[in-house]
Amino acid sequence: MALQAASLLPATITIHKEAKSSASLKETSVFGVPFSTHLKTELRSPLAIGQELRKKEVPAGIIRAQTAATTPAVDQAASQGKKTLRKGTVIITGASSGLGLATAKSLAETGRWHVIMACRNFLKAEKAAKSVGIAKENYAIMHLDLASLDSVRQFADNFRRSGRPLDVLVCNAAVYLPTAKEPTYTAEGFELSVGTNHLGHFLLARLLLDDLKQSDYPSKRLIIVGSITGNTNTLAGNVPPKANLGDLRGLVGGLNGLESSPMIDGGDFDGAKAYKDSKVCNMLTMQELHRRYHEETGITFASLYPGCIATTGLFREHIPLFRLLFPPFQKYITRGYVSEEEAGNRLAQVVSDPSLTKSGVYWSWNKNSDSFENQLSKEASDAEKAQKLWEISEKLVGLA
Ligand code: LMG
Ligand code: NDP
Ligand code: PMR
Repeated sequence: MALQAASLLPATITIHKEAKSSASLKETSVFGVPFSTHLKTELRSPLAIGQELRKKEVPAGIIRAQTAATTPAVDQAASQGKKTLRKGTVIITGASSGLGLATAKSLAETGRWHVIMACRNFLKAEKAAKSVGIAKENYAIMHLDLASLDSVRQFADNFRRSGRPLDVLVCNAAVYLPTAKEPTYTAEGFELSVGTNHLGHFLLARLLLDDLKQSDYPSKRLIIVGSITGNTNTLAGNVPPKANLGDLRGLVGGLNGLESSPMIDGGDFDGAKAYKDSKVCNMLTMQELHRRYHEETGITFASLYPGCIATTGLFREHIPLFRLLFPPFQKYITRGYVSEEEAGNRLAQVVSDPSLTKSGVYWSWNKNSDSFENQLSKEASDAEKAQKLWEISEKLVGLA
């Protein structure tokens, strides 16, 4: 379904709107959108936005020392004496469908990004890239199975060997197993949703942090896709089963379902809860990365809720009736629906918009598609829990 929808996307050049970032941290959101930001909008012509973007693309004095394998971030076009930004390199995990594919398309068609599609199924990824018309010179596919830590390590090695600089990493891939009665496991024996969505990405982010650090790109970023359903300060986050990491006792036990529970909080297996828990882990990890590394490295760490993309492959394991009713429910009742194309443009903004450089932020968008800094739930912004999660995760993936 995702592929069919994506193949209908028009092959037009996307001009990224410069998004406003209006902080409203004190406000409670119900649909993930604080009320006051609903109505705020600012209309500007695409031309004016384009000019602004061009002006901001090459901030003076940010060019850092170049590492051996990389091209300098800014080339001097000798004839005109003008500076142009080199093509950025972005890794997107799970770019073979849904949000990841739409983001790859959105970035690739600007001609300013080389997209590394980090996917577990090479053929599917190749077909997907072709079906949405991503030009050959703007992408490469590299194998990555987040449900295997060996594969994650292999991917990091392979990427390094490619000699490309790393400017932005997008941790996007996920699995959602709402109808599973029994848990399934990753290669290392972690429950599959948390193992893939959190632990696989945790190791990947840690391994590639040094590469990002070495990039001389003006704005290097590490983005982890979050969600409203992991945030219990919203209506969507209150639909049972609710996310709750508890005291992390199941995670301490390794989520293996043998001597410990497959669930982070130590409870009985529930696939929908495991997914929501994994999203809380994603949002906590982004903040912990920010606290530990932003100042030292200048990397922007960010998370986001792209909107409810009710047509993607994420719901492939849900019952057919759900897949039939969910899109109209989100479109006409909650009004939280967003197309894959629009969601892709949103994530592409978080990757490349010169105005979204603030670190430690969980971005959301209002009805007019203006971005704003959203408020995370109490648990998803608990610094103590984030630190504990970090330390346990480090042990599980073999970094400590
Ligand atoms: C669980 O069920 C399953 O048990 C689990 O296995 C897993 O699948 C999980 O999340 C996935 O779901 C959830 C179940 C419980 O929800 C449903 O079954 C409903 C499914 C609905 C989806 C499609 C709906 C289709 C509706 C038909 C509409 C047709 C559309 C046609 C459109 C045409 C228009 C022209 O759900 C419930 O129990 C329901 C109760 C949920 C209530 C949640 C509300 C809690 C409110 C809490 C307070 C809010 C606090 C906000 C905080 C702000 C503080 C100020
Ligand atoms: P899709 O199922 O369409 O995309 C998920 C991607 O993850 C696919 O490319 C899939 O690969 C890949 N993937 C799954 N497991 C692995 C693995 N072990 N190794 C490598 N890649 C893997 O779902 P979405 O596009 O909807 O989801 C993308 C992100 O958006 C997720 O993080 C999700 O939590 C988030 N999100 C989605 C929302 C929505 O409404 N859809 C709302 C909020 C957040 P393959 O194609 O091979 O299956
Ligand atoms: Mg939810 C009120 C707004 C709203 C929004 C924005 C979402 C997003 N959902 C909302 C409301 C409701 N949902 C309500 C009132 C119900 C009960 C009828 C409801 C139900 C529901 C189900 C059963 N919603 C779901 C499911 C799923 O299986 C999805 C899920 O939880 O996946 C983990 C889901 C979602 N609702 C969303 C979003 C974005 C999802 C997709 C999951 C995600 O990636 O977070």
